[in-house]
Amino acid sequence: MFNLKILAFFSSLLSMLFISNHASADNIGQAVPWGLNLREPFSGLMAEMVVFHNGLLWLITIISLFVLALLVIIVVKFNAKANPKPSKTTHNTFLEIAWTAIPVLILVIMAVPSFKLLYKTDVIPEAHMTIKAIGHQWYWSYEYPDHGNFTYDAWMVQDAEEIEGQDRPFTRLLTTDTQVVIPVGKVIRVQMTSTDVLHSWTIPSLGVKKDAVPGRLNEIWLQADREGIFYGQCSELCGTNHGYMPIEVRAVSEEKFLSWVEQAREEYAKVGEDIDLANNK
Ligand SMILES: [Cu+2]
Repeated sequence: MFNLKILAFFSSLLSMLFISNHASADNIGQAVPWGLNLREPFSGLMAEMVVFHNGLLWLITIISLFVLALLVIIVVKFNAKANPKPSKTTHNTFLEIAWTAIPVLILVIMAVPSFKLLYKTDVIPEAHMTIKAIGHQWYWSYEYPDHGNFTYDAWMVQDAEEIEGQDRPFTRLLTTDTQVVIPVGKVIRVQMTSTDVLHSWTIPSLGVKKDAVPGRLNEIWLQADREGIFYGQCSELCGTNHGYMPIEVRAVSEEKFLSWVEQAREEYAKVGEDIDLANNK
């Protein structure tokens, strides 16, 4: 009876956690006040991670409750008052094999979906396009090699005035002056590297995180299933302004993406191009 009550309490607590995964009204992937659990997924990959995470949460809750129940039984039933003449039993072969084999079995069962998911994040499906993200102390720069090889920097925006008139919200510490624009629904390969120290390119809503390492090219893939804005932050301690080099990804329709590309090719420099700033050429 007692155990059932504890179980009921924890299961109601858990369901509270699950529904408090706030859906953001305007398709913005960011942390919300009082939000618990992982944030709302905007990609199939992240949705699978959330399911896996929630499944494990149930599993560890059941295991913890089981161990707690055993402890409670021992405390109540075998204390000096209730059990003045303790038994002299020392070994029980069956029990010892069971409490070794069962946890191993549980770990093996957990490993199967875990490795599947890990493999899925690691192996890039046929990619529609590639973006290169380069970490700097303390901003990101991007290259679009498949669309004219233009490049631009993305710096954190200090206050709302800087992006006045633009069709997007100002989010403190997360909004950048230029966005990483991607077409919705397409598989995008993101390659990352760094020019100075370790950085990490992270978008929680899309289930993406990978280190940007100087002298090395890492890659990862993402696929936004809805249009929207997804924020991320550098996730590798990289110096004093580590907390001030956010990432803002915007997923738009293919049409809007191509018109953005047109504009970006006009506006931004080509990779490796020598620009004569003095003559503005
Ligand atoms: Cu960094």
